[in-house]
Amino acid sequence: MSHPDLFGDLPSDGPATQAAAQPESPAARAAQLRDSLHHHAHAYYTLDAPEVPDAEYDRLFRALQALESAHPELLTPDSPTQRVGGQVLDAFAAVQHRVPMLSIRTETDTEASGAEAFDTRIRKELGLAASEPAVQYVAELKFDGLAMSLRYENGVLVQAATRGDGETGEEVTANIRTIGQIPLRLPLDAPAVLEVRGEVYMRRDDFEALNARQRQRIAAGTKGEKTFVNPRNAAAGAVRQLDSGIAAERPLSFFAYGLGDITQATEGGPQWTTHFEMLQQLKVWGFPVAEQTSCVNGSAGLVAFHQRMAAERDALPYDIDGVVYKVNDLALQARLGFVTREPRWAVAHKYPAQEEMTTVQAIDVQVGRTGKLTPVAKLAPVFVGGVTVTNATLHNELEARRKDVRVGDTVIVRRAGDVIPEVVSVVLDKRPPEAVPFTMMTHCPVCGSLAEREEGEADHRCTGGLFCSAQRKQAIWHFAHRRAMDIEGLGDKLVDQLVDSGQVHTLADLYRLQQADLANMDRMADKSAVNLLEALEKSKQTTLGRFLFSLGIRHVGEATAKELARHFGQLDAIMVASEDALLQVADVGPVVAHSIHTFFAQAHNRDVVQALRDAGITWAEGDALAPTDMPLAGITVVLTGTLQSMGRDEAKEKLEALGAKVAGSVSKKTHYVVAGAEAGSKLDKAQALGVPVLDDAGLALLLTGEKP
Ligand code: 5U1
Repeated sequence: MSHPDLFGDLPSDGPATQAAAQPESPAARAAQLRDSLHHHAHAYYTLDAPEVPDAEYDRLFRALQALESAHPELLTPDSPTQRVGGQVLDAFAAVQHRVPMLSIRTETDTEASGAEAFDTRIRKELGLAASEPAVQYVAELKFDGLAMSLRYENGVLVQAATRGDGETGEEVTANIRTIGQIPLRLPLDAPAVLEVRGEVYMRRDDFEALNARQRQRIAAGTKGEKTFVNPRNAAAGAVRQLDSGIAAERPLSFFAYGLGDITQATEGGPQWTTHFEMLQQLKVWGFPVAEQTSCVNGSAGLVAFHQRMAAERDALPYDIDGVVYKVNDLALQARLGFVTREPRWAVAHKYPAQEEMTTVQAIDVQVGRTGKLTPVAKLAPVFVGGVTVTNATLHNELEARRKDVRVGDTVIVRRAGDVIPEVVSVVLDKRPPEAVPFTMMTHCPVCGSLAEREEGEADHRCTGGLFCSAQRKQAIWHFAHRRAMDIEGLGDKLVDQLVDSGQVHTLADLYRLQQADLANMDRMADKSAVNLLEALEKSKQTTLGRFLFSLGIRHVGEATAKELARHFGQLDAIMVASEDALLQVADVGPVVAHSIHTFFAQAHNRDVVQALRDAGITWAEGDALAPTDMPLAGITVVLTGTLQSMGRDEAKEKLEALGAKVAGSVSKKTHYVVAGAEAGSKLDKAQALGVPVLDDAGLALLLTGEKP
């Protein structure tokens, strides 16, 4: 819906989208444009529901700018043109808060019991007996930004101030005006004086985009530019910019959560008796209030909110470091009062921090199963995201150099959810002068073989293959894995010992182990040795899919291994298959086909297979149809659009079960395209290439094994 008086005043070259009377006087036209722009800024920034295209907003904006420059007397402090910044200060003026900006007590117990403790305290302070009803609370998010007080006089934003020491803050009005979500003026029913308190923060996507821009500037040699450590620091830097033009380039956001100074509500004006009602009123006046803000009852309500937000935390577009609980009833808040600078009626219940600082003690290079060399930062132990972190992968040389992590550096480490810990950035101010850039070694740190990086790949690899004990150890762990040969009791410590002591060189050596060999290993009781030998014996009876997976062929995961087994039925057929033949297997593309073919082309790999067979490993061969026996063997089908008779996944499964290959794109090699409703470019391509197109009936016929 358009703002009623929106389109009355467009620059003469702008399209007149809607006819409306154009006010006569420049003052009235300026007022009309300001109204429209305020309305659209609120719809765009706060409601996230723009009503006009950006170009339309820009046109209105430029019209107002032109009018104000022709009539400077029309410029008002609440004009949207004041959002672009431009003022450059020598220093920020001090602001005496009329109502102190309080801090909030922090509940350090990050478990649910922290919420229960708050409720217990509140009930005790209020003298409530156990039999009395639950206290109602407002549960909010604790944003990871910086506190701000916005002062409105007669509905116009006149001052924005940081918290400072709670009594005196800094005046940052010009910078805060650049935040599109903050109303520059309020509706007429707002009190004559209103101070809104809340948090200025930076969204994660805005932070990433800002840092990407900063990196470009640094690369282009722009002096004085730097990247930011995290959204909070970027937000704080923007708010404390003396040049508001620079602040305007740093995208900030705002959430309101409280009030400071306020004049008495006017008669007939809005009234509230609870914190929640007050927040709803702030929303009506145009302030963003987080949608998660909830009214909850008693400790159970607080605990549920804490848990729900913990689960949703990583999906939020901004960082939070906890949640906040407040007694909802304002009369009860007044009864509870304050202790020093903290209200008794509120508490911040933190989550474990997701980012911490630590130092890099070393950068080790680890060798993976396929020889991949991974630089890993060895960190001074740090508790982050609920666990103690001592390692963080740097992935590869390019990534390590992009982040420019060096031994001795102080770094920010992040661990969010179950994601593996990562080094977010280096704190350059703390870099020791002797720290040198990381370079990848030219030789494998374990076996000394040449380390190479293939063209187009980011990773260096050790070329030692199974000669490299690191690769051998991991090949053995992988072989023994539950979903591979399932050898219970063959853990990584034991594999290390078996390889290091020279007992096991090849996979087949595992099957030659005797109880006496195992007896020499650390922490290997007789019973464990017997169990392991039994597990080895049991593993000899396996399936072709498991055996193929256990070989650790690059790019061959469990699903591909099963598919190969199902498709070929026999190991010998796979070992001699051409890349073309391998490409007929579902989900096998050129890279995987090449990898399998290369693996079996190497004599030492064929020897490993033979040795394992000689050691007694067997599986039921021929239990899958040989490809040529399958009714749709050699047929490639592409599915597109919405089928009536079945879902695409089901069609794929059925076609593959009959030996067809279901491909993702149409080429001259495609035999049929099955096209359902709203088929797009694949259908066009099939028609262009003359590939037969089938509908649901054609598919049904194909699934009988007949080729239409
Ligand atoms: N959501 C929210 N954050 N936060 C921070 N509410 C809130 N309230 C605060 C602070 C410091 O203080 C009041 C309880 C005074």
